[in-house]
Amino acid sequence: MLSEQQVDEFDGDGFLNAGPVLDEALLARLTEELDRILEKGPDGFAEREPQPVLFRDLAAGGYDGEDGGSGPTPVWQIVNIWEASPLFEGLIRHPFVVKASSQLTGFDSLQVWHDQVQYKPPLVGGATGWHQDAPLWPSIEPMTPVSAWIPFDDADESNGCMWMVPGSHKWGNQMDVLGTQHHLKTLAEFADVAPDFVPPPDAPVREVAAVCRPVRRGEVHFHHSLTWHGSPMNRSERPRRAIAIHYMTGEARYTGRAHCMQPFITIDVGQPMSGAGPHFPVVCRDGEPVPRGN
Ligand SMILES: O=C(O)CCC(=O)C(=O)O
Repeated sequence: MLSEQQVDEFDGDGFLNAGPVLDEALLARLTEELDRILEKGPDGFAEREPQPVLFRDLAAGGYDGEDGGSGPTPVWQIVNIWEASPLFEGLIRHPFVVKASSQLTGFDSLQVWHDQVQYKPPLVGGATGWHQDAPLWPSIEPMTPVSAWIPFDDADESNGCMWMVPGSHKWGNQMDVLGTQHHLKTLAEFADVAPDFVPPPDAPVREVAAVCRPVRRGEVHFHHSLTWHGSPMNRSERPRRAIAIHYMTGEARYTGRAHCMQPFITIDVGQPMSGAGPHFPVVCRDGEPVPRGN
């Protein structure tokens, strides 16, 4: 469980490092499994083999352009690794992570919208441009999800940890502004996000002051789906492997709009996502984590 102080910190900042959660034995198994899947690459899965929904180089397409091959500064993105790996299915259902997400959203029912590995290789790992999550997920409304971000390497300034803007989750959808900031890619550039932006007058935080969010292997970091965030290039000699698990609350409904998960939604527009099908597992019911197979 998170303390009241931690929940308040999340409410004020729009993010929280909940501290050490995963033990080394589990981390070692997860890291080995992740490396096995990274090694396979996007074309390494047999037709009927359990596989992720998407495996691509974000820096060669993704947020900025067309899906494509691999570019010179790759960010390998794997969406729904849990579908390729029972071990990762255990992670999206991790009792602490699920309970904390329930506390932070104030909802006692939660589903996985999708998960997302981002791997920035040593020396050449690319940037993940400044963005907010919820506007990139137009298939579901309202914009209330929360994400748990779990690194498999100590993530810090040097290998491309995330940066966030405190209080920005209360500034609404500002993707028009953030979409103009994708030129910020290096560590030296990254803090200089939207210097001319004026936050809404009624917002509790009224300055854009980006902060670096180091997270150690074993710790779990949470962010709100409207928090401004991104991560610069990895120019270090260390890898930066991490997974974000994006949870949607019991109020999520299907809008009919596009996203890579949209083809897997099996309900009509306007229906609650609780009936959206097996690609969107329920992980929390009545405030309690739901184990696999339930
Ligand atoms: O792993 C990263 O650097 C970015 C992840 C991200 O944008 C997210 O979790 O929403």
